[in-house]
Amino acid sequence: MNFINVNDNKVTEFLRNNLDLILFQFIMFTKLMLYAKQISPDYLYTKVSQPVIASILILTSFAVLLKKDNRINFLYIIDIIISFVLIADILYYKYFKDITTLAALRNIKLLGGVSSSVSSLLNLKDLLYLIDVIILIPYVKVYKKNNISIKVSLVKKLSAFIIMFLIGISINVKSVYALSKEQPTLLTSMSNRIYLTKMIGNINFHAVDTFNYINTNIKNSKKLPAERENEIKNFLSENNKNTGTVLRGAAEGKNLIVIQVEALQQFVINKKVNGEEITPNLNKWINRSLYFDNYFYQVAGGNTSDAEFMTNNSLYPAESGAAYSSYSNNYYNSLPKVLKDNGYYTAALHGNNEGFWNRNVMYQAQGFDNFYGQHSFNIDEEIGLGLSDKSFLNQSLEKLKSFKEPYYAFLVTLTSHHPYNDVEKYGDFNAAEYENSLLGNYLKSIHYTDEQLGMFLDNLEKEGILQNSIVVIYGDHFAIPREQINELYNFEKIDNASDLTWFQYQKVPMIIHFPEDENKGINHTYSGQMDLYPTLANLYNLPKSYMFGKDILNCNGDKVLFRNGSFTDGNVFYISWTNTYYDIKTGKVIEETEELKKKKEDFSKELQYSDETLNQNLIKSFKEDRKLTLK
Ligand code: GP9
Ligand code: MN
Repeated sequence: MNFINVNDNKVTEFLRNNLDLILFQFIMFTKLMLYAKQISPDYLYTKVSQPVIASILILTSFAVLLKKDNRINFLYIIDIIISFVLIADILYYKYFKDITTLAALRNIKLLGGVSSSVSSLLNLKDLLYLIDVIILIPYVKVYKKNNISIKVSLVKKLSAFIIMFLIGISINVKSVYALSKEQPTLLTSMSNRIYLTKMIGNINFHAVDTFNYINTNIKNSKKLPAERENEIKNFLSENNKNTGTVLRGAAEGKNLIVIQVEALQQFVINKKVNGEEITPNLNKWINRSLYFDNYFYQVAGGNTSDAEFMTNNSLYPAESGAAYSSYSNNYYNSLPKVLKDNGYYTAALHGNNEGFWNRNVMYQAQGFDNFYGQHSFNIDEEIGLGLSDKSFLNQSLEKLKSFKEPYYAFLVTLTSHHPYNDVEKYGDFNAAEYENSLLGNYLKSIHYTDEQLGMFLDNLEKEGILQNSIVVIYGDHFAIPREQINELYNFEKIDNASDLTWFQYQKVPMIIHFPEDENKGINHTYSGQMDLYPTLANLYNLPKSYMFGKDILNCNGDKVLFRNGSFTDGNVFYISWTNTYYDIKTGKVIEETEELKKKKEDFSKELQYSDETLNQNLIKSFKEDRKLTLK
């Protein structure tokens, strides 16, 4: 800032000498707010304008440290960079309905198929972001030429820098803190990039993304010592030894249809409200299937995408953030890839925008032949986050009928998504005394989704598809968040609940339906989402490699290990955040025994192995080593 004492009009002098800064701030604010409107027409500006102003202040604060000519060049170059970033973001948003990240750009090769359609979306209006860059060229030259270079003391420059920088940072800290309270994992998982950008603005979004990207790469860059790699390799080969042949190859050659149901929590199964079943269709199909009634979700910061990741890879979720975001460049030995190697056509189907959870990149990285996302469906009915389960499942059925057999179809539903507030569209389930509560709205939404699942399964049967297919259905994670768990305890008539009580409710139903309703029954093994891939590998007689889970049908013991280090062996539950053990039968706290201590240490090491496998992309190197040894 050039503060100079002039008798005549100080303001004019100040404006004249700081026109570059003022113009830059005005232009940047206009562009960034225009962009905010483009990615969310319905969004109020009050919130995002603060972090937008903060990010511009921070950029400008660096400019005031420079000599005038350099300052003008610096601001002009920043303007050009941000304009191109906004155009790139707009294009990416137009196609993927999402925001570009460094990881997505790094995977741009995986998006090869759509780059032409993305660029075809460019229109003149988008180039408006560059209009000032072009118009200002002559003015910048004239401004620099007529510029009276005034000596500004370093102290004044530094104080201007410190004031602007601190104001900018404090506004940003306030916005980021508020967001971290509202959605604790969003800043690391970046699951909902649009929402994140709406809340902190485009520049801050890319700053957060850059930080996460660098942080992940620093973790990945540290090479593991060879003996540690061997330790992990030996653990995996031991863990993937076949320990039985129950139903080995029973599904060989059959289609595989896996349906991941949004927020299907186990407490609704075989339950009624005022005599009406909450999930009559699932209850019916459970009686026709092999039902796992001690099956836990094991998601962490990646939420839904963690459920997908574990199901298709049997690798634990990332220690922070989402594997779908942080490790989309890794090599995976995933279920779709192995089935494809065995002649299967593989497809993922989900009615939301392709970029959500970085699915457009991660489904390719996991080897799916095709991903049928929002653009592949006729969005003829929307409930909650997007395409209704009814329309999604009806349209998906038509797609399945066209798939070359044998195929693996991985479907992810959407309607029954928290906070379940599209109540009038869920149909007429009477939630009785739970009406107008989160739990009551959830019951309505899951009753709706159950109805659509029932219709879908009945249609599969009518079309003769069930005759030659294995159908797996499971829930992705909790429906009632911990902060509202008392609504669930009230529904279940539970008093003085403990951490054990809470954990026992973190089950999701998992059913495997065989043709002719074969192998039906209830399996009580304590298991989780990490175990589905090894279990299917046994049914389809696929090689088991690099999996951290177990084949539930042929395992020598119950085990569920959670990302936060908590675990159960079917008799005891260990709660990591209180370092407490509970006896499941009595519900009482018990002392740590040597055996339990060893389990805790072994499991903690197992989580480290999984983290190192992801950070070092070890499956790729193990696979290459194996090729070498097989030669
Ligand atoms: C988004 C849907 C929900 O496409 O899968 O994800 P969630 O918010 O449950 O992780
Ligand atoms: Mn979900």
